[in-house]
Amino acid sequence: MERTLVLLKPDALQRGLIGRILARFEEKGLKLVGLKLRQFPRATFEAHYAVHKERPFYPKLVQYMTSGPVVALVLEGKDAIEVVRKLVGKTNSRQAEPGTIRGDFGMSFSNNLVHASDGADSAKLELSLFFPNADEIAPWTPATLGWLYNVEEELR
Ligand code: FUP
Repeated sequence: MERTLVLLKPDALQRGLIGRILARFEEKGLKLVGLKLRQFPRATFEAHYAVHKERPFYPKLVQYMTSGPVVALVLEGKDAIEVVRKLVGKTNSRQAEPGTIRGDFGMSFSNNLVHASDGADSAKLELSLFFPNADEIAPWTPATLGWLYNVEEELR
């Protein structure tokens, strides 16, 4: 099983979409093991978006992400990183496919509702930034696990 970090951005909160976006992940079968609503410090986003530091959009991006509270999620599942990226859709919401979160709920490139880790290394780093303490993660066993996955093929 793999874990990934998802951020529901200030536009998702302001637009009242937190419940509907969270439902997409739950319905898919991803397991929620971490959840917090918080206005994170600037330093957290500077570290989170460090790869974009030299890009022209970086200052506005950090300013935007610190403009209000963000919901941070830890989702777990088989190939969770790739599965979540596909559910989220392309970065520019206007180009994101219908059926994806950005494709269904958004019209903007920068205000694109959701962040999701894009690989194993970034997931590890981002999880440590937004959920630094082990007790912020709540492992549990879904009663439906044996129906969600093929026990023989996928859970052994
Ligand atoms: P994504 O992985 O889809 O979240 O997108 P990126 O990591 O490439 O970019 C991070 C965020 O910066 C995006 F969510 C939106 C914003 N961005 C811009 O505002 N302008 C750009 O040209 C590129 C990205």
